[in-house]
Amino acid sequence: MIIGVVGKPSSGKSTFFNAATMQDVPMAAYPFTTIEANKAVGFVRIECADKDFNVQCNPRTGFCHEHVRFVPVELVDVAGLVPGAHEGKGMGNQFLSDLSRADVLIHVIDISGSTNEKGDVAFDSKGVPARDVEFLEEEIDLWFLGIIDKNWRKFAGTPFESKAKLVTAMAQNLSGIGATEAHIDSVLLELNLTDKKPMMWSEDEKKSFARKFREKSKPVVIAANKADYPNAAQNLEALKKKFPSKIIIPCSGIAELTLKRAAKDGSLEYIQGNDDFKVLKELNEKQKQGLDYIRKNVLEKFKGTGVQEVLETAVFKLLGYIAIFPGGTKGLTDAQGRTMPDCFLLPPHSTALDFAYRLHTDFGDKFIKAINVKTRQLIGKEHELQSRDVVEIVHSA
Ligand SMILES: Nc1nc2c(ncn2[C@@H]2O[C@H](COP(=O)(O)OP(=O)(O)OP(=O)(O)O)[C@@H](O)[C@H]2O)c(=O)[nH]1
Ligand SMILES: [Mg+2]
Repeated sequence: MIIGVVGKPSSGKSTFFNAATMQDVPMAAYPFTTIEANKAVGFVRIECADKDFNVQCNPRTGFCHEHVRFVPVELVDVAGLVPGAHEGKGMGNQFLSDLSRADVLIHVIDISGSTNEKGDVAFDSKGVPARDVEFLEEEIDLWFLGIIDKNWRKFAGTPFESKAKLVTAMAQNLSGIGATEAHIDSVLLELNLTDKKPMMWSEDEKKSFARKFREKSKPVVIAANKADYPNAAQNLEALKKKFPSKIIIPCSGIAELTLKRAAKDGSLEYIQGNDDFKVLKELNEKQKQGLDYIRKNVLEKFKGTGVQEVLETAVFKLLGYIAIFPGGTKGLTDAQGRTMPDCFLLPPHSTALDFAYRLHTDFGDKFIKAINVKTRQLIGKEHELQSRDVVEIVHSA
């Protein structure tokens, strides 16, 4: 699973990315600081299954704090997007293709309204947050429409014997932008296009197809960033009113980054996602003021910096992913002495067999049965797993 971090220039994408992944990619108050995409790993929280066995896990990746497990997820930070990007404006199409593999998008907007649509500082840019929300989705829709149009002739003229064949052909042609048969199927159904030959589709139907397909294949959570600005709360309320159906979460990438860096150097105790921190070292006056500001204007106001909430909304709410722990009825410790070292994030409705394949192709090919380690019950191939299940796969040699 890949999470794409997108938005106009200077909205704070790289700051959000650094805060989530503890990387050090350049961040600056001028547009197009980022050109090449950056990739790194961040973490989402899950109530650890070690608790159910009264043990303490030793994660191979990520960490566990008081039975809250931090599970790795991949993030990609791309260049800023400007209106007309699908036609090559700004950094053009390159970064659009950097996003093609993303399963979900975090749209970072500047809720303070202190930058215009090109990312230049403009403190009078009233109403910009609303425009920011709309233009990005339109840009992606137009990009998709272009790709769909280009691929159109490959399947538009072909007579398909059945709907299933059409769905397969469309998914194959659009796999470059992350299409699956399930996406295509549900889009055709919702738009009532199931029985209409692609050749007969109108331009409007193609556009609607592009939009619905984008909504399905790249769901968006809006990170209303720079929420530390004094006017942020007011802009946030206005935005929520204007877009009642969108998921908009206030956040401050810079606050999260500051807290995490201070925690890393031992000045503070701060657990990502929490709404407060503890000072551990003597701080100078400037540091104290900075941290007080963050506490009052971000943590207290928004119950945290929002970075963790945005990530988890993307993974669990939008994508509906579940966390599965490999385990054994004979023990939870691996050959290296690590207890419950792994936790996998799987798409919703994943079965025991899907999990076996995720562990190893051989486990899938030679699958005999699976065991729910918590209940000791046998589970079959097609059994749908629940989040926090601990599963043993039994396979032939
Ligand atoms: N006040 C405040 N400033 C922020 C926040 N996040 C980022 N910034 C500032 O916004 C400016 C742009 O940040 P970047 O992270 O470089 O933005 P970007 O979206 O990656 O920009 P491009 O790569 O140029 O598209 C920098 O000066 C950051 O310090 C935040 O939460 N609060
Ligand atoms: Mg950047």
